[in-house]
Amino acid sequence: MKLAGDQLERFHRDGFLILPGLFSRDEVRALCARLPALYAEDTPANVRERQGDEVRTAMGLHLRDPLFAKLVRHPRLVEPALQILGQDLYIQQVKVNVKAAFTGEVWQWHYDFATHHGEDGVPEPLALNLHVFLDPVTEINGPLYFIPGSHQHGAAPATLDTATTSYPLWVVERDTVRALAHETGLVAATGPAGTALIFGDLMVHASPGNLSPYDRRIFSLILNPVANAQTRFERPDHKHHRDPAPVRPLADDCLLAPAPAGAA
Ligand SMILES: O=C(O)CCC(=O)C(=O)O
Repeated sequence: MKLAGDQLERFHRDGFLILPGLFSRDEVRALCARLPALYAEDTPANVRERQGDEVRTAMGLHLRDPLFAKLVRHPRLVEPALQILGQDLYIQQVKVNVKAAFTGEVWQWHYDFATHHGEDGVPEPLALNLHVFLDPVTEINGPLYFIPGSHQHGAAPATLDTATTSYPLWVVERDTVRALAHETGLVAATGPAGTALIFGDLMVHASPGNLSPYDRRIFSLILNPVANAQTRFERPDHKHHRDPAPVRPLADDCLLAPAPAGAA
């Protein structure tokens, strides 16, 4: 699947692109059916919220479930990423951010490159974050907030926050957020289940806690150029995968196609 010229233009101008209806209801349903068993696994790749026992983010899913192994190679995600970056990409990170009803906690203001660079020594802010909404995402259940155009301001100063949530993150100062938002305002990335979202490594974003009674699960795949791979290896594999093999897209119907005869 290729992005149209106007979509590419919007991506480069705003720093993010929302693609409503990219995945069908049946595809989303099949993916969601895998989640309870994955959440129940006792693994460090399931990061729990700071308060309570709810899973905040379930990571490394393509290594834990065959359907997610297909999703990370899905042409509707991989081909636009290859089109934007024009070079071989490896699977850097795979997760579902759960943001459960009533309990899902905040993601502070940040851009992903601050963590990719600060923790993993990724040289350049080239990685793309590709999301798929597994629930309807609305203004009230903890959507991502973007500052459109913030990617054009380069890498803002960031500090490592290990206190606010259970997931250490390099976060952006409030004064920087205020100044950037003053220029362009904020956008809440909302849409029905099956909507996809693409944003780059310098896009300043955040999401509020989910006080609503509605779950808000979002799948996230980070693809990074093989030539821009991590140079430090302190974080566990589920936070930055070590395998630099270039990702190759599967067939478009890979999520729902029946398994070949004889396959387990
Ligand atoms: O899932 C969220 O609410 C935030 C996710 C996020 O900030 C990210 O994927 O970088």
